[in-house]
Amino acid sequence: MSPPRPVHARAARRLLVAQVIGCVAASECHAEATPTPLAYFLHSAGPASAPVRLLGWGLAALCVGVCVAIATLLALAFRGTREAADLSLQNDATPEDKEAEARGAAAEGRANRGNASGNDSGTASPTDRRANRIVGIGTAISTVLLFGALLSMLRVLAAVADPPRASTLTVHVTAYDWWWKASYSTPSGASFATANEIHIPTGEPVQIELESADLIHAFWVPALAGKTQAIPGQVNRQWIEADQPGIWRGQCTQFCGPQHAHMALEVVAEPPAAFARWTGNQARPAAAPGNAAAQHGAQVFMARCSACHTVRGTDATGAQGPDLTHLASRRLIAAGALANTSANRLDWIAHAQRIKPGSLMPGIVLTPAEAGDLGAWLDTLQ
Ligand code: HEC
Ligand SMILES: [Cu+2]
Repeated sequence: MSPPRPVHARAARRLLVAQVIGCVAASECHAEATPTPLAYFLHSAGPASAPVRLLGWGLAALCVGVCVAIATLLALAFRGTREAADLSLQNDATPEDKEAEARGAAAEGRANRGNASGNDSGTASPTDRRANRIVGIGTAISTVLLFGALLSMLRVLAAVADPPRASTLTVHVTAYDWWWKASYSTPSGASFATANEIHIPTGEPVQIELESADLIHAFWVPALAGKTQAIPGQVNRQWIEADQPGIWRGQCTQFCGPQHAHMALEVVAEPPAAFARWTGNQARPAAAPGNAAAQHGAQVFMARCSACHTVRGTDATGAQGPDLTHLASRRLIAAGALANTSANRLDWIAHAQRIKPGSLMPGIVLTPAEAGDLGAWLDTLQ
């Protein structure tokens, strides 16, 4: 239909292959967020996802094996039919032969009575008998394989249902159109919220309590655990755990509107000491503006942004958008749509509707002076 399409498809395929190969060869995927959508088939980063990955490979191998077996049997069957046809053309059976065959078939019919095969076995020829036996053996093999698959699925379900030991940390995650709020109450008593970036300590099972503020979303960080739906008015739980430090990308996997694809998040796993430093910093309120420009920027923020955004330590307590108290400490903004640089922050503020059309943040028109000062203040929200 449209000529450029195969080219796109080929380019996309080449890119995917290159990414997968690069990922496998350089095992440096964990320095950056996992880049390929299929990377979870190659890497699992913790005990809540490893059994799922092994099950995935096992079922894939089983499916490939079944396809190969069926193709082989079909090929043999076609050859057999052709040979039988050739034979019956050459060989006209004598009446005695036919009589013997009928006697054999009748005996077979008696033996088979009560058999669930449903075949008209009263007239079964030796060929039919052979076919029945093959079907029986095939059914038995399939039953054993499917039962094995069922057992391993139940085992994986049981293994990932609960963490091996009780979680010491719970992160309350609320899904919004089209971003994620992560609220922490740490054992040390700190409590704060951040957006689209969930930090966890390595080697610790972390409980995720999932809720939705609007409609049904689904939380999925493939390298760390399976998917769980976020449903309004209901708290769903799952757990994640990372074996080593790293950054893993997650994605909303329940279609939730036009910006569903731009509803990503990252899980940053760090050693317990670094995690404690991070929570210590996040729990602090925003620092007071240090100079005149930042001070003016904070005023612009109170006038234009505070209805929707909270910055702890200021009068801004809006709850419609992400908490921006430590905005500049995050890697990405707008649920993964942009890298978090000073320039991108200003671009987002002016052109939110171009970057994420339909997003619940309007593009905001500022004079160059206002934008510059607001940017200077946002830079201080480390
Ligand atoms: C009508 C409510 C509303 C107003 C007003 C508003 N925002 Fe937002 N803002 C949002 C929402 C909702 C999001 C999340 C959008 C998304 O990711 O889909 C957001 C996202 C952001 C983000 C990205 C945060 C992150 O971590 O992803 C920044 C930065 C931001 N807003 C800054 C501002 C600034 C600065 C102003 C004022 C000039 C402002 N916003 C005004 C609702 C608002
Ligand atoms: Cu969603």
